[in-house]
Amino acid sequence: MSTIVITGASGEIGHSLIEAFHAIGGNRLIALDLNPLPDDLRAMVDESITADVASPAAVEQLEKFEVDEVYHLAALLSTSAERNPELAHHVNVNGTLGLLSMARRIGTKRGTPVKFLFPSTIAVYGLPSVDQKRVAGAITEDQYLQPTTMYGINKLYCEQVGAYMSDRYGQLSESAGTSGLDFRALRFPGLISATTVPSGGTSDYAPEMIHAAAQGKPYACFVRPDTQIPFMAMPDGVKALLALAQAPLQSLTRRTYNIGAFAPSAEAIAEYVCRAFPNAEVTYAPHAKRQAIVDSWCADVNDQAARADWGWTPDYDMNRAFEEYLVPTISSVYA
Ligand code: AKB
Repeated sequence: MSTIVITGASGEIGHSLIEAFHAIGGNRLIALDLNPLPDDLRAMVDESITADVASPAAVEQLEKFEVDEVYHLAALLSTSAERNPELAHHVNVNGTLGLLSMARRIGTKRGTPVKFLFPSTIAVYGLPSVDQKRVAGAITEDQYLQPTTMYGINKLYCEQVGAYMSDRYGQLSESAGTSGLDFRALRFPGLISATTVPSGGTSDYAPEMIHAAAQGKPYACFVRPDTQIPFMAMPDGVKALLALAQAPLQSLTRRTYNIGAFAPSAEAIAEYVCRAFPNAEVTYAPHAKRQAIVDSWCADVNDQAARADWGWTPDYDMNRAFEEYLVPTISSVYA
């Protein structure tokens, strides 16, 4: 039995990850969130802590457990972070540093590293122009790392701090090289869940469009029809987190991986939505600042490293995501 900490537990990924762990069974789940968990999630975890992830009190409560794995999902996403950059830095950076240090202390004391799974993002990329984005196509992990948002900057920095604390922590000290931490990060594309609606992100136009159509509501999309970024169905996001956690450390050639599934334009998403929900009404009302954020993100990702190192392959392309996951599940949610 492993003791698993999930922060940001009632967020979109948290919801699906807790359901997945509950279905697998046999682990002790410790959930942490700023707000009390909804009853359905509360029933699936062993402990539920309500605390600010960046507070010493949160770390103190978590450190009482013999933690084996941390899934640190709590974060302010790109749109929320631009509305309150200092708060974003506090939650996204200080919150992560506190948990990394805690995990390292627990792992060092025990003599086996704590695995730390970190959802990073395509927001770490900063393409200089829409033309350059079109030419660049699917980019690798090491290209265009000039994020334009507080969220992207926070995530890129935390990827590097996580790798540092795993591989080179206190490199001039006696204990250098005896790290108790095994940090692994995934750069998620926009995630689309059939059961929850995101808030505070800038890739939110895709899930918002689908959920609005399923409820018979009109939707004004806040980006241009030609806007392209990568997306993924939520079950694949959870599958990727679990697969990266399971991968033998010696097979990993890097600590941060791109993962891709499909990369449609907003117009292509609208076409799928209108086919699935013939009464859907989608119009376009681009928001200049949110548009600029999405324009700076890559059109697609090259995920060859994840495929080669730990066998990443998505179950859902866009057709299958709509036909077998999104449309049937969302329709039943709003039935
Ligand atoms: C956001 O829009 O901020 C997130 C992301 C792409 O990381 N969904």
